[in-house]
Amino acid sequence: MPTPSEQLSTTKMASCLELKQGILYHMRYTLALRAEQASLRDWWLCLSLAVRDRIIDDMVTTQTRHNEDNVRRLYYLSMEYLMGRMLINNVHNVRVFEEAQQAISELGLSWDEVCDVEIDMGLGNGGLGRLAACFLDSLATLDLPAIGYGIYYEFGLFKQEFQDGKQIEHPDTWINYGTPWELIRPEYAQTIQFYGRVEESYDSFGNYHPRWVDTKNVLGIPHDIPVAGYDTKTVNFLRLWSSRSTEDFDLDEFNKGDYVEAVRSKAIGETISKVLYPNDKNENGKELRLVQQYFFVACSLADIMRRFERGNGADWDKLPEKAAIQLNDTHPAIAVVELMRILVDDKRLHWDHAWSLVTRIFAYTNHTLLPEALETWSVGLFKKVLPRHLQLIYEINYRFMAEIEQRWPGRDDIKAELSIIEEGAHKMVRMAHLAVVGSHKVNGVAALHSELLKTQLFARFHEFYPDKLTNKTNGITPRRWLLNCNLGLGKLFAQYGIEADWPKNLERLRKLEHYADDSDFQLAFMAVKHQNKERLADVIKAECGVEVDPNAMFDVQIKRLHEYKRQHLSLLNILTQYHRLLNEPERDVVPRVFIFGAKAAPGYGLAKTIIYAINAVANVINNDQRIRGKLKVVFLPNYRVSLAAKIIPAADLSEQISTAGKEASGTGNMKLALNGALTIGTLDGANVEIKEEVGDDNIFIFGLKVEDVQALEHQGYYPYDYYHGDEELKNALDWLCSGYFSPNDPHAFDEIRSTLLDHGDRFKVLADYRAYIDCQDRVSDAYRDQARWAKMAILNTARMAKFSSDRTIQEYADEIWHLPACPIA
Ligand code: GL9
Repeated sequence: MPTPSEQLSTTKMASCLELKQGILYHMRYTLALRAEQASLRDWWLCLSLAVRDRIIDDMVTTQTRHNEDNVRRLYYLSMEYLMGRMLINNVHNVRVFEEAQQAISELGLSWDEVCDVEIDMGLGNGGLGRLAACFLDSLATLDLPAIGYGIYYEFGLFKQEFQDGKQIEHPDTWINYGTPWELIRPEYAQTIQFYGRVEESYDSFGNYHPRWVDTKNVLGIPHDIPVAGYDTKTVNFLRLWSSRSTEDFDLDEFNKGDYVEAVRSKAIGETISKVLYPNDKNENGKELRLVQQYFFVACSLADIMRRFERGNGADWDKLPEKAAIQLNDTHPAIAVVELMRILVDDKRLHWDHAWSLVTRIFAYTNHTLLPEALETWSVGLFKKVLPRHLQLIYEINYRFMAEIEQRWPGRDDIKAELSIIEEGAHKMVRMAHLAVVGSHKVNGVAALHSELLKTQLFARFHEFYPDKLTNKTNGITPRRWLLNCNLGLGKLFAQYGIEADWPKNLERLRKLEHYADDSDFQLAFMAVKHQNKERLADVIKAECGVEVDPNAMFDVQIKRLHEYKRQHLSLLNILTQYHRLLNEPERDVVPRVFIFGAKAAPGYGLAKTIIYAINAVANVINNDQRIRGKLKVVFLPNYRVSLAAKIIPAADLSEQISTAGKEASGTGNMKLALNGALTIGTLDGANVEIKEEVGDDNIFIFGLKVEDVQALEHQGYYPYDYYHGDEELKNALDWLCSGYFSPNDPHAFDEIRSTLLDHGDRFKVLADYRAYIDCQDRVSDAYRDQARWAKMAILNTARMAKFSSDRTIQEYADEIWHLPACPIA
């Protein structure tokens, strides 16, 4: 028996030794601890620091090169980044995974336990924030010079706990003990203005030069998170801004002798970056949210301008050559106005000159069609927080309206439709209109979604700017979503001769198609799946106290809790299957474990009720001896990136059942399919393209299409017709609200029923119910034939190349950013 270290090559052994020395060095000189005193967290910290040391060398090289060559850069502006755990990803990206594992084992520790210490960096809500994180990984992997900008939230997305089945939120204190993955850069701090007033003033030539005065100022401090590409020397970084009070914040009070009050009021400056708003599709109009948006945008633009001026002086015409800025949704759309303010007010450019630069720099990604998610801000609030920016918006809009008048003379209706300012009792600033007008490209995130942008949400803009709207189908990084999280599958690829560079060339997996019918390969593939299911079963036991059988089908729905995603449709299926089983206990069914993971926005009552209902039904089903474990339901608490990484490799079935036209893309659908889960889904978002890639035989599609949903709305939709017309549906809904599942709280779920029956069932749950149930029967039939299932699963894994975020980013780089790669020697 060779010892594990003998299995490593000599170079890897040297690298392992070096890592171990690094860990012990940091134990002594960073933590001032003896190994005997160290906790698991201390070991995690020291390993992270040892890995970080390697990354930093390449980061210095990369940044020096980018600066010296004065390269064109992409700046990604996003209010959210869901990075998850950094250690596991970095260890893989810098290719020291085996060495690190070995070092940890030689120190007498368990690799999984050490990794599990890390608190996720959860500075985002869901798909939009995770997309930003995948994009950063691909940008670095493709050697593209890029910097991500965002907010250093002290509290990321809340921690979720269930008490008696109900969601309870706790603050996410991820930063309590600091993180080894940040480099604080006080030397690049920025001072940002808010509030105050605009002073009219003219220079000696009579030119208008307004001055923004009497402002409140705060400091932005950069926290840089290195982003190492996979198997390359490029290390970009994510620059997150935390807010600090400026020293002069309350000098008045200080001088009046009220020292304590002066210090206390400094706290206001620090609240800006305190907490991430936990809404997935936004609503509010909260002043602090606008302040957050401007804060990080202003810090980032000042930083971009500083870097530009260092390399190019005041040669402003070069600005669009050196900088491309991508707006991740409308959250940073104020950047368009801020750059105008800088160029016109500070740098004294003529308006038209400034505008021609600005509109060549920005591009905007839309992530949703849901009207409640389209951001608007009241003009009154804008005037209070950003008085100069409101003036600039009026000027931008005035000129835009003049263009509209040229194109459609006298059409005030079209002006009202397109105006950046929504007129009415409460005048509002429409951020999406600002983003469209200020950008040279606007993209949707899946083919269907982008089509709907052209024909619906932005139809009139599309008429006016026929070349502006485009599609960039989302993607996911195969590093985190296969290499890191599914070691077993990676090993199997190697055994079957898949080239080792598959993590950055996902097309390599197509070779697996040759083995789709090979029964040895099928068995091996399903054996990996089974191992992953066993591991997940342990997690489920630990988290939910429920025993599940890894031989059962693992049916997974993991995503934010939202009505349009229709977790309650799945619940109706569960109730239906349970009902069938009770009526016919000997029925030969495919055993299933329904696995949910989802956070509900704290203010979204119905979403919380749906969680409560699933937990209540789960509790009854899991304890019903009559069905002999054929059905289990578990809701894993605190769904997050690191939990997703444990669920996804273990999934058999991927639930992607949104109402057609409502899910812009989805990205969990891609992660699950890549790991060999079959999709049951509607023709929505990227499901459409997944179907195209895997083939109709390897996916389960059901339900209304976008046109059907529209036709139904047009002709009049009557949910009671479906309810009365389908006995199983009626049974399921009635049963849910009978009090059977919540004897102490019999009306707990009434709102679910009333939303569906009495309030119009906006998301057509009842209309899709029968098609869904029948499709689930087809799924069960397919699962009975394990060879057929294995083939389908293999073909899913083999055909996911399109959904690598490397493909997505290369398209952005070629078609929107015109951004050349800069390989680091
Ligand atoms: C979202 C869409 O709803 C998803 O369909 C899409 O895949 C992602 C990324 O493009 O963007 N838009 C959006 O506001 N969220 C999305 O997930 N919400 C959250 O991130 C919570």
